[in-house]
Amino acid sequence: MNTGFSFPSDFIWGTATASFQVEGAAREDGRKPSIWDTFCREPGRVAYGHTGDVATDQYHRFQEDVDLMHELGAHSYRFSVAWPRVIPEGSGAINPKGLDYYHRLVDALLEKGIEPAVTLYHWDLPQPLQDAGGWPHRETALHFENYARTVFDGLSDRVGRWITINEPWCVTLLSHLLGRHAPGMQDKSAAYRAIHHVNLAHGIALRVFREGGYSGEIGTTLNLTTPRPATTREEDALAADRAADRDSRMFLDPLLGKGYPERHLAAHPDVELPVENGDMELIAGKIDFLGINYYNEQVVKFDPEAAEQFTSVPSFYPETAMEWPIVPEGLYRQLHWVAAQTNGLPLYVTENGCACDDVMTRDGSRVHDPDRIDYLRKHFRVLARAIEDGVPLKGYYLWSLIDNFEWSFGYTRRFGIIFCDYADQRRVPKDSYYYYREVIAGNEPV
Ligand code: IFM
Repeated sequence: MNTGFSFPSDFIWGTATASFQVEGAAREDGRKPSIWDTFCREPGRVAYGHTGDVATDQYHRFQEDVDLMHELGAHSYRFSVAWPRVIPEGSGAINPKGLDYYHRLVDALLEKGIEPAVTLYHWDLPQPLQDAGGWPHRETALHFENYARTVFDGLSDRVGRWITINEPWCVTLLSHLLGRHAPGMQDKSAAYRAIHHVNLAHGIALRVFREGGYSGEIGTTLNLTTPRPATTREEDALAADRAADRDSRMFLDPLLGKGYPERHLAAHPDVELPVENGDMELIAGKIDFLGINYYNEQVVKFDPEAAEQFTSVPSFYPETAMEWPIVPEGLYRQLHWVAAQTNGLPLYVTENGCACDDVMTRDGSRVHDPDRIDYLRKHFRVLARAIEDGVPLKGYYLWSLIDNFEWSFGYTRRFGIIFCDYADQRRVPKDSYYYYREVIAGNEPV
């Protein structure tokens, strides 16, 4: 069905991946272990003990993936640089061979007219920095400075869009409080120290970028939680608002110069944020855009017993293979929630997509994934509505280009629009790849 809507002619359609999830080549050309290499080897952390050792082998097969992106008509590819490839010990010596890989990838993309959009940090912290204390430790944020400068120096002549940190919520709370991601800690104090240091690392990279006079735009990517109230009752609306304090405002407010949310900190007097003079100014440095990663929406209701008086309730929507409810309207609400606070700041959806239980046809030539197409179509329609409303949305990066290592789920969840046959690394475009190709070609939500 044609909706009669066209996206702006300069709207960016892209796909996204991250280093640890696709590269493989874990011990090649001087790369050293990251916290995820370690975590994968700890019993019970990752499904079936899967590792990132080979992943989708993009390190060796990037040309094939670039060709597939070209055939897709993608305008941009969002990928991340692996810190342990470029500065294997986290600090100290640069590994030119590691950086060379990204030179080759960037050149291959540009050759096909695809803009690189580079994330500096998508979770693969060099293990030596973890051994020295990791994100709860201020030094880690300080080491990010040299790493960021090295990558900017190496690639900024050809990269026009930079993202400092992917999903600080996952880097901090999921990894240091809930223990589900590397380094697998469950320590509240460490988690909040990590929050401040990850925010600080963003601010430091921003300063390096501005002071270095590099060209291009720079921003960051948040996975916000903007819960929907279970009912129209005022107490549920307040509960939903409070539920955004920790998971959204602890990351968004400092970027916007509002500091950390007092209401949340007042409810957690045991928490101390290791803020030093000048930190908040750095964190609030001007960004050129904000990236939003959206997958689902939570529903909450008032709960007088809970510390912050809210509790999550089921949402009763169909779910993806991640058991995440499919709520496109939640993306619409979230874009408006952000736009209302960011005063015309350009926004990108830097990730959106879904995991499905995909299988190849018997002859191995196709993968039919109607559920993913349905998911995407519904999300494209809300993007269109948000733009019509005036939300300054500039682009969309589909997660993911290709099936990959889905963190603690290993290879058991498939997010790609290209199927990866892990037995032989064969790439098979799924039906959703061909659907996305039509959307890009027509620049409309078909
Ligand atoms: O695979 C992840 C990605 O690394 C970060 N955002 C969410 C995706 C799906 O879980």
